[in-house]
Amino acid sequence: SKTINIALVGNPNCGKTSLFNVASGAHEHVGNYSGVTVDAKKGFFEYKGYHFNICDLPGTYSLSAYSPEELYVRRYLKNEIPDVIVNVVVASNLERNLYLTTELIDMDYRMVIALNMFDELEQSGGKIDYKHLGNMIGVPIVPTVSRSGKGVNQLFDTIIEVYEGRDESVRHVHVGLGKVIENSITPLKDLLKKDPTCNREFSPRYLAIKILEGDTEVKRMLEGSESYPELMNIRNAEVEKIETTLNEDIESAIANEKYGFISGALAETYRPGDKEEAKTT
Ligand code: GDP
Ligand code: MG
Ligand code: K
Repeated sequence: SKTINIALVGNPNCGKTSLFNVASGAHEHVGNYSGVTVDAKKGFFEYKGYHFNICDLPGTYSLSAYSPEELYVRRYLKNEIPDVIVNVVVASNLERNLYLTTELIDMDYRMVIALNMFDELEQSGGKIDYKHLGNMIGVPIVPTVSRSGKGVNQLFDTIIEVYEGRDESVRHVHVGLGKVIENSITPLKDLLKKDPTCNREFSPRYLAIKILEGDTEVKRMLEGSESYPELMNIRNAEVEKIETTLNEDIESAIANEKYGFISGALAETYRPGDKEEAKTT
């Protein structure tokens, strides 16, 4: 049988471990850990003739180099190269959860979104056109309740479709970062593509964005390449241009554009429920 390696990626407390348990039949403790253990749990199971290896990664809000969890997840994705990433998001907290999704999209992974805690969204009267949202971001979205297992078979059916290249909502989409930042990404991306001595484990677009952000680990990955000095010259000039034009620091500028993209996509597809609105105020 074919083997599909999948990794669960998402914010803390979005239901990754519950999904891992219900899928793999493991009996791991579910709950909030006070101390953070940077570790990945692994399990496996058979489904519809496929052998699934599943990895439950630590929760992260982003894939930068700011916390041990972020670095761990990023290194895992780089070294293990899962066949399909399952990005677990909380249905009633998409604005925040989709930030990580934009980074996974930049990285160009094959991916499925588990729209988890769908029960809570429904109970609160929230509504989401998840098919439309999935088409907009080029990633299939499947509602799940990982605590009970509802939707989990549909999730794995979709993983198989994505793995086999049969899902029609999979498209190559860019999370557009606005004209000013896009104009700065282009020369970096072009140079990264041209130089064979540059890192090939991450997509040129992801690397270009991380260079602009000043990501220290990405810088280190590229230090040995022939283009490194030129990349840094371009980077410094472009960051100055962006910060002057947009009047904010580079990291805020990029984050704001990403949140703008998310708000735009959600404005068309998502209406939060009353209870959820009450919860966040
Ligand atoms: P992780 O930090 O991403 O691994 O999240 P966990 O699997 O530990 O889940 C965090 C909390 O959310 C636990 O109390 C789970 O029981 C609960 N939970 C997980 N999935 C769901 C779901 O689909 N619906 C609801 N209502 N609660 C869930
Ligand atoms: Mg967990
Ligand atoms: K909950």
